[in-house]
Order: sequence, then structure tokens, then C-alpha cells
Amino acid sequence: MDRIYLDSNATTIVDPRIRETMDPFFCRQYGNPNSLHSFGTEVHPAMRLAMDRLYSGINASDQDDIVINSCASEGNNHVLKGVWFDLIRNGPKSEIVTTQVEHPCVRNSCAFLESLGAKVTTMPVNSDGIVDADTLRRHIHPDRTALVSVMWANNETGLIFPVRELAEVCRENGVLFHTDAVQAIGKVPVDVARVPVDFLTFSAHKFHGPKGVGGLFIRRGVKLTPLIHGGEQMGGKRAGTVNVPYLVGMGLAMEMAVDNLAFENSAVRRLRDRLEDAILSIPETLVVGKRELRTPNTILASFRGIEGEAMIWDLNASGIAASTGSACASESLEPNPTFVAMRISDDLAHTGIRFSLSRFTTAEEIDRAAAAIRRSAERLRAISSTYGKAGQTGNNRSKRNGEE
Ligand code: 7TS
Repeated sequence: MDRIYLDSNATTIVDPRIRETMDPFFCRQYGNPNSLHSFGTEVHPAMRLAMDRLYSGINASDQDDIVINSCASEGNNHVLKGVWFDLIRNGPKSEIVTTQVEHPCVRNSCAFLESLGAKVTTMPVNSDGIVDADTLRRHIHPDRTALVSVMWANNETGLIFPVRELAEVCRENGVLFHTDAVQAIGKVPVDVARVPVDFLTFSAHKFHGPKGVGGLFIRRGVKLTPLIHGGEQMGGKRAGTVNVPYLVGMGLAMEMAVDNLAFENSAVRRLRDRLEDAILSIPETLVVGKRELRTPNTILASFRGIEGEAMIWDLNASGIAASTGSACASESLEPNPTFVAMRISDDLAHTGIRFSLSRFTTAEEIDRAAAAIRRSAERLRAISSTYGKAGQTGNNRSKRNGEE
């Protein structure tokens, strides 16, 4: 039986063309790009092409920096800790403003900086699951806020934040703005000429590139202390020998992600909607967030009376890969923090299951997955100790959250 992969927000299949592009740089052109001999210099054209593809993929200017690093967790740590060193540790600012629903690499970095004395203000999301510009205006303090960090799109719900408006509020107030664009690249247009961010992070493995390589955009003229000191690679902004094959792969992955934006927003969106309709035809299910506010590949669903983990195992036995929200949080038995932030009731907050598609997902896979999800929901509810007994609402209509 062929397995079906519906966990593309956790990581994606490497596009075979990307792997082929990387291949020569392992055993043939393996020189260190900083070496003066031909082994070193012969990799420069491929690196330059990859960098050009990254710059044009997000519409950065050649005055801006894109720092190549190991992953988005590193990029996000670099921004938060760099700003702490530059603006908070010895003043003149004291505060970082963020949201309740950031990835743990942002939330936990903020918690760490709080332990060092930074003030961290966490903005709530509204009933749509996002933070709007008015909320940010209420939380920002030009005299003390050093940085605002808000993701472009949420990894669990797919909800897209109004980053352009948020970045403009920051600019008006003279406050730096960072966005974690990990889940946005290849799903929505990401254009730093239109959206005035100071820092933006991305990670190749979320858009069909390899794991273990990412990028940090830094707007021209913006200072950021390095996280990793050492050699002069990346203009001194991030030491360590550049991972040439992975950079080459990420460059092509970025170009292909942008080329596939229209496909993602038509074909992938149609398949996602088909799966979502099938899920909502099961009684007492909820899909979090309005469709038009979400990235085209993501569904966060919950099925009353069913533990998320139980359904994951059930689906896994049928060869279907989904996740209970973020794989990074899958060890935790706490209710899903995104559900808590959106004030979704506790019994549903324990039951979140995320299905995330990619341009490699087929209609046949979606139909097989839909049938397996229905079978699993029926089976698990039949053996559930709570479903259909005390506490059940009696209202068995399924809906998208945000609908009356
Ligand atoms: N930021 C966001 C929004 C993410 O979704 C992830 C990974 C990261 C940062 C970390 O990226 P990395 O390059 O360091 O791996 N998110 C998930 C997820 O949703 N399930 O597994 C990993």
C-alpha cells in the first residue's frame, strides 16, 4: 500500500530536480568556497546563482543581506538574541512584543530573554486567530519596544497575518519588525519591497529543499549582532563554512516555490478544499480559521470526542501521515496552544489534527485520505467513553470556526 503524506507543514519531500542540482557539490565540486585554489573558486558561480534566486524570490535589493544559516530556528534565535544584545541588554530599549501563537523557537527564545531581564509582551490573537494592526498599536511603545516579532503564516492553522500593516505600524513607531515566514514561502507572495520588514526568516525544507539550511533577510543598514562568531563568512554576520550543496538546493527550491505559487493557489487549494469539505461532512467536526484567511495547503481540524493522538495512530496504521499540530510540540500533552489562544473549548483543544498538503499531493490520495478519516472517526467514536454520552452538545452540525 502506498503511504500518503499529509504533513507538509512539518517538512516536505525534496523535489527530485533539487536533489539533482545539489548532487555535484558533494563528491566533485566539494571545495571550501573560501579557498583560493580552483576547488574553492569553482563553486562560486553556483553559489552566486543560488543567492540571486533567494534575493529575487523575496524581492530583496542587493543592498540588503540574506544570511545563510542552518534552519529557521537558528534565524529566529539570531534575530531575537541579536536585538537583545544590540538594543536591550544595555538599553536604550527593554521590550519585545510577540504573539501567543509563534513557533516554539520564537516563544522559547523570548522566555529565555525574559529570564535575562527583557520584558516580553505577548499579544493575544483575535477570534479569527490573528493579530490585527489595532491590537499591535495598543501594545507597541516607541520609547521601550525594541522589536516586534509576528509570524507571516501560522504552522498549525495556516492563518495568514496582516504583516504588511503590522510592519507599517512598526515603521511609523521606529520599532524593528521581524517575521517568521517559514510557512509563507511558496504559499503566499513574499515581497520585502512591499512589506517593510527589517528581518525575515525562512527554511528550505518547508518548500521542497533540503533540511538543515535556511536564510535570514536583514534590511540594508539594520545592525544585528551575530549569533555565531568566527570567520568572515556571510560578511561576518554568521561564521561557519557555507553548506554549498544545501545553499544550491535552497536557491532552486526558492525559485520553484515562487514559480509554483499560482499552482499552489489553484490546484493545491482545490484539493485542500475537497479534503476539508469531506472532513466537515463528518458530524461534530471543526476546522479552525476561515478558509480565505489561510494558506492554501493547511487544515487544522478537530473531531469531538476523539483524542488527536488516537486518530494520528489510526491514520498511520492506514499509511496516512498527519500531525497533532506542530511536530515540535508532539511530546507535550498540554492542550494545543493555538486552540487555547483562539479560546476554542478544552474538549476540542485536545483533539487538533493538522493535514498539510503540497504540490506533490494527488486527488487520488485526498480521496483515500478522506475515506480513512471518516472510517477512523466512526471507529474511535464508537469506542469513546465520552462521545455520545453526558456532555455531548446535541448539535451535530460541523463548521469552520468563525462561522455562526
Ligand atoms: N517557524 C515556523 C513557523 C515553523 O513552522 C517551523 C517548523 C520553524 C519555525 C522551525 O523551522 P526549522 O527550520 O528550524 O526546522 N515547524 C514545524 C511544524 O509545524 N511541525 O514540525 C515542524
